Amino acid sequence: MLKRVSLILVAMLLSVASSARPANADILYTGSTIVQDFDSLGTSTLTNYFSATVGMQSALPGTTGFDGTKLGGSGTSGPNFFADNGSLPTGGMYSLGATGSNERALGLLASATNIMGYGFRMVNNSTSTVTEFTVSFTQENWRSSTSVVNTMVASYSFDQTISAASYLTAATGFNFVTALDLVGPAPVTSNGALDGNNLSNQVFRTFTFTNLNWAPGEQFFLRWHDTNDAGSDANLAIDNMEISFVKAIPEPGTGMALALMAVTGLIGWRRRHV
Ligand SMILES: [Ca+2]
Ligand SMILES: [Ca+2]
Ligand SMILES: [Ca+2]
Repeated sequence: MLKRVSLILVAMLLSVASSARPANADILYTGSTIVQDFDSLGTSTLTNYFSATVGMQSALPGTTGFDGTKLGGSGTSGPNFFADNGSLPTGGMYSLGATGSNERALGLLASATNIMGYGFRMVNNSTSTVTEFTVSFTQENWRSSTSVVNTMVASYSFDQTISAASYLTAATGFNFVTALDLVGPAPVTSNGALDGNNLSNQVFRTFTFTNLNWAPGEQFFLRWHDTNDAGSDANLAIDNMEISFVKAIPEPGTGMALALMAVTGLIGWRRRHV
């Protein structure tokens, strides 16, 4: 009886320990195109949403699969998840959109205090091997920079040993994919908010991963890292991400082989009987 009680206690403690950090939900590929419009990120700032500890990941609100973390900076309190329209100059991660509007995009602005990164883990939850997929999104510029063009660097991994709990800061196993970098507008003397929903402040980005052998159950990671640049930094965002897939053509199965034999046999019979 005592043994059973202690087992129950251990199970309860384990469940408490595992629920301490927001769960890392994955984007699941089940055979269809995946879309993310970020319109559920919210319109209110979430104070100290992220951990002050570099590399401690938090699931982003209102998204499936997206996580964020602090990459660096001198700040000792947990960074906010800001809701803003590009007016704020503060380093952190942002739900960007017109004030009060539910049409949002996911942005980053780095400072000496907080440098952030975000990304997602995607798992092939289908029964097919994927040979090719395309990641596309709209880059939205919500705030300009003063000294240099700001870039948010994209990197990806098909490494099956990368941990879902620490992929945003993994030092090895990732490759750069410059086509998916967010490259900001030319610097201006006095920077400020931009309307990221205006076409003049948008860039379409797309990249196709080819010659893949992405099998059922395998993982894929894509992440963006911000940098604290000289001068005042830009706030650049992703909106309307889409991932579309090409599946492997299956080997002719037994049914197909039998059908081919039947057709061949029929042609042979016709030849012999015409
Ligand atoms: Ca949106
Ligand atoms: Ca938008
Ligand atoms: Ca920057």
